Amino acid sequence: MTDTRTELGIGMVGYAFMGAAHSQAWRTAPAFFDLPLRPRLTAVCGRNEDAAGDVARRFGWESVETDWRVLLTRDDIDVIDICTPGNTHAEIAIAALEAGKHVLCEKPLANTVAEAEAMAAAATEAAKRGVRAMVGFTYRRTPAVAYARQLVASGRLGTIRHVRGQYLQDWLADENAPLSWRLDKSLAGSGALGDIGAHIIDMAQYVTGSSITSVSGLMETFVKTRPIAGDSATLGGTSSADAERGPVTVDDAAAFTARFADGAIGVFEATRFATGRKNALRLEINGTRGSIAFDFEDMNVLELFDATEDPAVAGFRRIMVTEATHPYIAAWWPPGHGLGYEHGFTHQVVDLVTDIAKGADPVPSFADGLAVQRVLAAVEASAADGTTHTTGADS
Ligand code: SOE
Repeated sequence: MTDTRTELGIGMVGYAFMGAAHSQAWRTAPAFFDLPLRPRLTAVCGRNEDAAGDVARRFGWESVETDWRVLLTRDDIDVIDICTPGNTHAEIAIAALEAGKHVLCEKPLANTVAEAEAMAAAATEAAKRGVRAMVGFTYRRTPAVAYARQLVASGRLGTIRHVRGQYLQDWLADENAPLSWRLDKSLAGSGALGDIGAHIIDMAQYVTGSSITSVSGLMETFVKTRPIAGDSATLGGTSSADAERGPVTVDDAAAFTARFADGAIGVFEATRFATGRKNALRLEINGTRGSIAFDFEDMNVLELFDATEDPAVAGFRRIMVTEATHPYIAAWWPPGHGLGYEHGFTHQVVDLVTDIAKGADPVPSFADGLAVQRVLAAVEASAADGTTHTTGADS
């Protein structure tokens, strides 16, 4: 049968780790979800034509460009999907929005608050012309996380008192793990703080529905130089201890306390040195009526404690968030047949395409990305001068 849906041409900039995650999402989303528009993998763009061409062949991108500006001139491209390091986000996103292209931009939104402000302003202007922008905090779209938000919003946890966020990885624990763009401040903006701390900030604000108003932080770079071994999409690895070394210009780890607008207090930690923890993105929230706990290393499970139950039998219970009634699950597998890392990216595509078709502004918006950027900047400023910094969010 002929597919009569209008096509949505996608032009993706960048093709490495995130490029692969996004490519599979554009391919998979229309196969499992009934999308209102039909995404077409029109062009992938990268400065290395061979590498971009290889990704095009593997994922089925129809053409390859080596200059992202060309994507903006093509009439067969409707969406610019930005999967490049943070230092390029503002220029590409603003130009794309001005050219009338919808934009999906990887997180963190930018490397500085000034860039993020310009991007949010461009998105506001673009929205007036029906052009949409979304920032890629994909973990929001893990079914257990989306369900946690529903539970909090329904009042199931009562008044929120504590928010505990951790993002623990260990791919830099080896002091001979090589330098990569993620360790270069001019490209990445910051280290563990912006790369993975940004996720827990977004997730905490999303699940609680409350903004972080002030922070007090510290940051550390444990290993100051690393082997120069050529960049790669892979995290970690090891190099010879004799290799020439270059400076690490970002934080290896960051920790901060926070106040939320609704009166809750938070404790956050982001590190690439938590040996044994591979992708432990954790969130625990304690309220007057109960608690929830999530760990991405067990991503199909949400723990729930109901403080209104008889204490004799009350206890944390493991909810398998794999029922058709849970967010996103109905499109996938039977109960208990869990999802993985890549599904958040697929859900992101589903939500973006749905909003574009409806003419609605998607979330997380560039304004949401800016709010996260302000928290990141406040943590950095606090770590530098040892005082508490406000984020500008309403208290
Ligand atoms: C590296 O720490 C990284 O790939 C992040 O950049 C991603 O946002 C996260 O999903 C996994 O870890």
